Amino acid sequence: MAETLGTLEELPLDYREAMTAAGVAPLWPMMRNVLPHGAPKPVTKPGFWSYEAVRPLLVRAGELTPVEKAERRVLVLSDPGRGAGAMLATPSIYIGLQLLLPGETAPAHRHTPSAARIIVEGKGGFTVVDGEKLPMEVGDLVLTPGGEWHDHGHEGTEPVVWLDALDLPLFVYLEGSYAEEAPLQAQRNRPDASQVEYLASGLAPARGRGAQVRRYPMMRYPWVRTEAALREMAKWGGEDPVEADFVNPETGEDVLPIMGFTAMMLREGETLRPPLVSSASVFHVVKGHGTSRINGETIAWGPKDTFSAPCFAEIDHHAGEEAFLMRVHDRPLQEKLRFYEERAR
Ligand code: 1HN
Repeated sequence: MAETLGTLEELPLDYREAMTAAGVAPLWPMMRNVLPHGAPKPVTKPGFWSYEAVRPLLVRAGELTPVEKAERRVLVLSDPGRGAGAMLATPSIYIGLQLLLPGETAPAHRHTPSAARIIVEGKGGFTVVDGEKLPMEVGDLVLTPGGEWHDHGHEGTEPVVWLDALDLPLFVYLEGSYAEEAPLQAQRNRPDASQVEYLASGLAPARGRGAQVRRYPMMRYPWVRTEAALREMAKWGGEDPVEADFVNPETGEDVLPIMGFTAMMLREGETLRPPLVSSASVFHVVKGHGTSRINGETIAWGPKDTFSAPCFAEIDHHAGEEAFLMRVHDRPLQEKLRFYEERAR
């Protein structure tokens, strides 16, 4: 294996010009950029988005831009490694904070990327997916999978804010991103599937053979159940990290094809040193205060804050008080592509 590879500058000028004219370029000067040794060299940097800092900007967006002029009133969380205006937080994950004011609606559309919401603030917001009305309560995970019609509404009296996570960057890169629009959907007159078919973990409706199961049978994961499950695991789980993956209740698979969602509980005073993993992560704080050291950078976080870590980052979480985080990652994608990896520290 060569220690150093030839550079572009070593090549005669006339040769370089002839290559450019022929529409070709030498691989060797670029080889280490596209194929570094031993581990990826992420462009992505750890990010931190304080809710206290972003919230007033969102409220101002509500005053400056009517929802009709925005379609979706969102401030995008840009990866610091790519700079202001970057439409992604990690290579495969787009994150935004969306504001909906009382009485407002966001029109129905469907698109190739999948989205999920984590509710940050406010009561009375809802999303309708394929005619199913999904209430949005703080901490809930609400899915709007690719190809499914979705619109948002707000029946409450205070602003509603939620965090959007989409696998958009990949679709943009693949030139596969587009949307279709439609009027607001008629809503089925019944609660969402989490309150009817999937009220209890381990129970699914009995069906005749050949009956159709929806591809995304449950699209709302209520926070009250997530927190209760984590607390019970913490009580009985000894020293193990308290984490739960969100899964499709019919198949046990990840809830979406590309993005994965993991709920975490940190006990008061607990320090977590997870293994290095090949997927980047975005963390959203549902409750509690703590600090995380990410590649040597210390982030102090509190409720409703969001932060991110690149692939293979060295991460230490410390909770000064009991805390609950939601982690968004792309392990489902990396497993499908068969390169997901964990390395012990
Ligand atoms: C989208 O459809 C929503 O439906 C939010 O609320 C953010 C960002 C990019 C592309 C589509 C939504 C989005 C989005």
